[in-house]
Amino acid sequence: MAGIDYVERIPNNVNLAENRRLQRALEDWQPKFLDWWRDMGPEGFQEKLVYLRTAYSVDPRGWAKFDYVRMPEYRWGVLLAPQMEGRKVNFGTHKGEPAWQEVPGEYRAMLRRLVVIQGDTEPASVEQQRYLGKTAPSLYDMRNLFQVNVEEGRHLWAMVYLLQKYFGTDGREEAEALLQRRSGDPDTPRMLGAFNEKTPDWLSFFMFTYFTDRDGKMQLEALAQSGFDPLSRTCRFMLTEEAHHMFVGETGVTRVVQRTCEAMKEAGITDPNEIEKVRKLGVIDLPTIQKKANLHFSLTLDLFGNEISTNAANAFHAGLKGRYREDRLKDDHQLESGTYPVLRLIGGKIQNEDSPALSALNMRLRDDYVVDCNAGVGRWNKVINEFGIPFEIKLPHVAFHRHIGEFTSIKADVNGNLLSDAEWGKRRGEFLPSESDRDFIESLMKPETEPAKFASWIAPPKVGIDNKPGEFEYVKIA
Ligand code: BYC
Repeated sequence: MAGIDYVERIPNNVNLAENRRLQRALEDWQPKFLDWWRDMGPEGFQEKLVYLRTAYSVDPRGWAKFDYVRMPEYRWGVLLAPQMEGRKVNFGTHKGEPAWQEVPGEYRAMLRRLVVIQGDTEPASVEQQRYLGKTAPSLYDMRNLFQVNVEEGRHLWAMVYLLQKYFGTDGREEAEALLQRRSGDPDTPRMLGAFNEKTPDWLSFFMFTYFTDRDGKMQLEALAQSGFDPLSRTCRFMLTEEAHHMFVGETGVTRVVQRTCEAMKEAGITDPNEIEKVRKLGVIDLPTIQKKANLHFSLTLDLFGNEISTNAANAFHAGLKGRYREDRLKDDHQLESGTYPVLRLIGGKIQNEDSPALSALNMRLRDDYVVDCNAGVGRWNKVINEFGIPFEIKLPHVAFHRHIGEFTSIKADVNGNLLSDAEWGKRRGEFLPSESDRDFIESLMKPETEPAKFASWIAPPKVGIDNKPGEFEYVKIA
């Protein structure tokens, strides 16, 4: 089961050859995917050899091998974690029944919607990151970008497999539509807000992979709990790949912070708010890094949906989408009577209100997400602290800069103090990157394509990918 068949046109560990109808449907979709990849994948690097990892097994102890690959020749495949003997539905009204191997008819529409939304985010992020290769701060970073991109492509395959195998004609139509929507297109946008935003520069890329890929982790963890076993198995393997994406984000921001602190120290600057002086050193000042974090964190919070959600309640009740690590929680796993504190806007004030636990599941997942985010932010601050610079990166209040849910109608500062529209208009640039911040960052985005060299604004990584030495040529540019 752990082995993957690479002889087939579509690598897989699901015995695709035994299901001719499905195989044909996927083989029909494959060239359309490749057309999409050539049109919307990394621009300018399709023919370059990139040192990429490809999964050869689904055993988390040793699953990937590294080699030079041209991206369009990457072996995108259908890979599911092994089936667990006797697995049960672990939550909701069907708790204790055997996990479903086929789609339960009554939940078909709900399940399809979850799979389509998950699937839509994957190509969206590739589209958002399409031009970044041209300004990569090193070959190491360029390779990481492309690794993330090909794996998001594989995650699209994962969802398309589910649609084609389990949802008949409408599944096939949804699979086509996943290749037709475009991030940021006014007529055919991607489904969720954050996936229509731009990823204009590398600091945004690192923030995106830190904050938004982490939403991916939380949502995949919740779907990995699903009573629909094929979805659970798919998401379990996707999580193995996802870990690297968040590593890219966390270490990326750490390296930016570190380079800024080093440059400040070398120049004898101790005040982090001496922005112009710091910028003259060719590094990104800490307050601007904070603003980027504010932007990407707040955009990502919107991906958790409304604080109070019947969709989320229904999906849990049906056994389709659980809580974060549901199987490790100790309660009745049905939540019919419990409550959960939800931060709401009550009488013009932001305060907690106990809400029915089932309706508050988006909130709960979002709270778990914030805890997870804070761990890495602590590691960024440790670097700043080691340089003795009086600055701390903080996550903004959850009411800050929101476009979905309870706080859409208000303006709040990063501490959750309510602001009038006029105050917000005046102070927006304190909290979020301004045009001049963006221009400054853009001015730093000069490509560095010599092995072992890094742009001025980012420190080298501590170790190479696959333990390669510093001078390793991760992408053969020549
Ligand atoms: N933008 O009842 P509600 C990843 C809609 S990231 C636009 O609160 P629900 C990745 C909502 O669809 C993880 N619309 O919704 C990361 C609903 O519309 P309908 C992706 C939004 O269902 C980086 C209406 O508002 N996976 O993998 O409880 C790189 C009412 O809302 C938004 C998933 O998200 C929004 N932000 O919660 C690559 C998992 N939020 O249906 C990949 C699957 C809400 O009434 N999705 N709406 O027309 C879900 O579980 C849920 O759909 C959501 C929304 C959590 C997204």
